[in-house]
Amino acid sequence: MEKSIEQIKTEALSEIQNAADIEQVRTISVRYIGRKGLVTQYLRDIPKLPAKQRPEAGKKANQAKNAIEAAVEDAIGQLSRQKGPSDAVDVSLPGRPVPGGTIHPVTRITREICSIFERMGFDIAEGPEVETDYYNFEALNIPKNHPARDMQDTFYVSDNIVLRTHTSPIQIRYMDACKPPVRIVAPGKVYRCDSDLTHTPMFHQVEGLLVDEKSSFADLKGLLTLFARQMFDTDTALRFRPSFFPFTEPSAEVDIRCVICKGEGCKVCSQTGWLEVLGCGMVHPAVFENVGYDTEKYKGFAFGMGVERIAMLKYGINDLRMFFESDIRFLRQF
Ligand code: 2NL
Repeated sequence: MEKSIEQIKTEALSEIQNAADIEQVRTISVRYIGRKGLVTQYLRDIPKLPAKQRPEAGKKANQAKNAIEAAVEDAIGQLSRQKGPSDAVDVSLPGRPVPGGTIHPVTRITREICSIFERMGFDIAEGPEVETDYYNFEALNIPKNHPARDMQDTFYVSDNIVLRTHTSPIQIRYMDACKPPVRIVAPGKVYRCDSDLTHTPMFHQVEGLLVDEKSSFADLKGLLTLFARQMFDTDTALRFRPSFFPFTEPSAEVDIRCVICKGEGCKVCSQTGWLEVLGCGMVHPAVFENVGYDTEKYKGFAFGMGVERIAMLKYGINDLRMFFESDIRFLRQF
């Protein structure tokens, strides 16, 4: 009987060694150390042996069982690491679907606005979101007691440092660094200490600036008309209403025919038939003086728009909060 357990062990180990795949190893394992396996049977029959032989036989049988167990584990480990033909990747299997992301509508609209102006010869300029009082206000002819500087609207980092409230400081920095002619658009995040249904403390803006020896309000109207028609896919007229900004004179707000009711009057346009899309004007001479441009020689115009607002009008989104909730069902629609 002792000889036979030795033999069983040797055979088992050799079979395991020669197994071609994990399936075979498992079958061999069952045959030897499974519930009705040879070694298991042997162990079960030990009580039938003469008492004197039992300890030695038990010891040998247990050793055999342990050795086979270890060999099985070893072989499975090795076989699962090597790639035999039976384990090769089946390249004809369909891939697992990867849940795809989408471009956020704010990013999409920002790119679309920029690319319309790029096609008309404008460059893109960017700048810091944390600005000095000078670049955000002073250089833009926003005097010390102007309401736009109010603690309520501006996030102050310290006495002289603010989170930019518009992207205009990008353009001041650009003019500081470059001589005219200038043709740039400045996209980016801006911050205002304001939060309710129609205001978020951070939103996105694109501003534009053109400076040249001859540039007129008529050029501004023509440029913005071309822009609005491309952006909103319409050929209707724009409306320029007189307005006020400290950094432009004259200033105007620009409306397009309501894209929802086409001018009939509806809830979106508050029955006016018009939608306000941007603000603009001729650059104030005080701004040019601050950047050292010759106000006798150069004229310029500038404009600014809120990206979320443009996106809401273009896509008919009626709730500003949608942009900031990252709801995948909302984002997948663009
Ligand atoms: C609006 C109106 C505007 C400007 C922005 C500007 C920049 C410089 C000089 C002069 Cl450096 N003006 N920017 C001009 C007019 C309007 O934005 O409603 N934005 C959301």
